[in-house]
Amino acid sequence: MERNEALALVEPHLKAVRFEHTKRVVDTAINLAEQYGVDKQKAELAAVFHDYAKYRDKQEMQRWIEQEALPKDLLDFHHELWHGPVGALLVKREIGITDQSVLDAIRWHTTGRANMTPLEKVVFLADYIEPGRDFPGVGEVRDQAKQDLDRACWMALKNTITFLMSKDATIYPDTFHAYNDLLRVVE
Ligand code: DGI
Ligand code: FE
Ligand code: FE
Repeated sequence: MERNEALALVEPHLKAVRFEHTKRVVDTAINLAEQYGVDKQKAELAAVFHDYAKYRDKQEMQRWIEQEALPKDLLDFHHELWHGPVGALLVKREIGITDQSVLDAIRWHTTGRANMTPLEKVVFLADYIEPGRDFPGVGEVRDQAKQDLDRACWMALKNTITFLMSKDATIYPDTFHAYNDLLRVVE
């Protein structure tokens, strides 16, 4: 699917600010893919649709999780986490994307997971470092992204975990699994 065609399909599902974020994630993901030898077309496609389900209402996402083969424990965690797995499902059903590697990159873009593929890392990291982001510490992650994909993902996970813990928020186990897995790789 051509980039502008894909963007035209996602745009009606997003608010304007989210669509602008999506376009920056696409540019960032393509650059990372180029740098790290990841398929650029897959990175582009996954980035375009990564937030596809961001604005589905909570009840609808809950229904998809209950009805489809998605982990039920998602329902015990913040609904902010649901748009990745539900997005992957809906992008398959509604857009017709069948490439499992692309669907997985969408699925895991928020939480990460252990043993992420390079494509999953590229989309996860692009979402975190796109130029519109201003999380504390994002500058260091951007610098690291020029050197080491694993270390940059690990830093992003560490920042997110630290941030969530500072707010006494729950942390989805796959986020810890991603952090632990990458720590073994980078240390
Ligand atoms: O959808 P975006 O805003 O572009 O980015 P995202 O999909 O990474 O956002 C989801 C937010 O979810 C992120 O800023 C932090 C929050 N969050 C809540 N619980 C968890 C979590 N993020 C992770 N990684 N793990 C959690 O358990
Ligand atoms: Fe997201
Ligand atoms: Fe995003």
